[in-house]
Amino acid sequence: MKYLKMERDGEVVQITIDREDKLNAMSLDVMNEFITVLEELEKDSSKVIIITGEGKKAFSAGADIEYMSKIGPTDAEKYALRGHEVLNKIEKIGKPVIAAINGYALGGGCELALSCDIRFASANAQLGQPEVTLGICPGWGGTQRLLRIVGPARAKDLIFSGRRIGAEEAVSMGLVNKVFPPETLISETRSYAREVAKNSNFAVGISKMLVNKGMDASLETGLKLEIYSWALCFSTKEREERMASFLKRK
Ligand code: DAK
Repeated sequence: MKYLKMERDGEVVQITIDREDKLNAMSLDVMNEFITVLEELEKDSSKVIIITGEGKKAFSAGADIEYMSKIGPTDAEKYALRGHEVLNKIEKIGKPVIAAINGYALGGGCELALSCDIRFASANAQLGQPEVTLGICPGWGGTQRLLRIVGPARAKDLIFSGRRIGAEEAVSMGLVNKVFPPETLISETRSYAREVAKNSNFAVGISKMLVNKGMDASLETGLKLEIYSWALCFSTKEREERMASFLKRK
């Protein structure tokens, strides 16, 4: 790996975009490495994934503008498809993914964070969708995922203005779950991830799927899906053991 670092801390895995000199902008090579890493994490025994950026300045300043300025339509198509593939994989992987937003999360960087399940930010973080300032609309799901997370009025405000918002404003609109001082963002995120990792990964994974599917389904369909998923939990040994251990706790 040239652009991604992977660190394992028990059942928690941290992926760090390692292009600090370019504010962790994501070229096609970065996206290709994401695919390799995510395919490994889909199969291994890790339970929670953290994504962050190297350094104190940026989570990711977005798609690589220098790279985009040089490519033709064939590479642009590859780039577009790869980006969607990465973000869809993050959204669909059967374990929680937490974005630890340690600075700028702009354009594709914000879209990467939007594909994660939970977003923690450092107090100096700046989020935004500045694509319209470059003559393009958000292209890695920004219009769709932002809409679902903060609602249409706030999504339109951010996309039409291209303005950057700080961590506190991001929390107030539900875009970020929690803010931490820059120096404790990673330790707090890891500690939260370890807490989540103590729970049944089957139950957490199936809950992630239910919430995601529920966003696009009718209440009736979502509730039906929940009933069958809940029943499926009764097929696991882990459910049996966890309930038995609760009953024996005294
Ligand atoms: N791409 C490439 N390099 C970048 C970059 C980016 N997005 N952002 C920063 N850099 C590079 C700078 O060029 C500079 O490199 P050197 O000149 O030192 O070699 C280095 O990182 C440090 O940046 P600055 O010198 O600009 O640092 P400042 O502190 O002065 O400013 C900044 C920080 C974040 C305000 C500024 O760098 C900035 O505005 N960056 C651009 C942010 C942005 O507009 N991001 C959105 C990009 S558009 C697609 C789907 C989606 C997308 C693309 C395609 N398809 C479907 C194909 C997504 C589009 C985007 O993300």
